Amino acid sequence: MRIQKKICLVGNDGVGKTSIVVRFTKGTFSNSYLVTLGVDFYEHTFSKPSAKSEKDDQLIIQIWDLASQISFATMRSQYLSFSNFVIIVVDYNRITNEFIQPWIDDIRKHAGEDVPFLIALNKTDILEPENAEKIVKELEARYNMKVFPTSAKTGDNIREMFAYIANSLW
Ligand SMILES: Nc1nc2c(ncn2[C@@H]2O[C@H](COP(=O)(O)OP(=O)(O)O)[C@@H](O)[C@H]2O)c(=O)[nH]1
Ligand SMILES: [Mg+2]
Repeated sequence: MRIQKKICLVGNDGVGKTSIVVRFTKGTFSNSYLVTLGVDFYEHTFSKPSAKSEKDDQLIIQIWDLASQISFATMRSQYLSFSNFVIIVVDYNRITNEFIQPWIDDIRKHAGEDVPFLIALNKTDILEPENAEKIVKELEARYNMKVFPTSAKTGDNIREMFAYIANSLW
């Protein structure tokens, strides 16, 4: 069995969307800032033993890294409308509602009411990582959604987050 699913990453400029996907698909990290124009595509394949055949089942996820600029709003809304899961990336060092709620509204409007999403609370390696657990719990309660504290720099929790998403998409 081969299934293909699409995942979109959204979030304000500079929160680490590109870094998260590059860490996950290539295993690398760069301190330099690479501006995403429009959309970048990445792919990753998950495999697990099949119940019915000798061949492993495969889940191919296409990851769309969407630019946050207003000028790409139309393009973003089209990609969102085709997505099966959305990751909202938020910078752990500057958490405010305006970095979260507009993205939830955008997803609801363009991806539809049923498309699942979660928050990647990224850059936990910078300030007070020891408080992350408490902040994650607060955000989960406030927005009623799953929150993964991540670091694209150290790689912390990146694989776990994509594995969680893959599990929900099989
Ligand atoms: N310390 C730290 N820096 C990060 C992390 N993720 C991204 N960055 C840096 O933040 C900046 C913006 O990252 P980028 O992936 O281009 O953000 P995007 O605009 O959301 O795609 C770059 O300088 C990255 O090196 C992280 O987890 N920890
Ligand atoms: Mg980017």
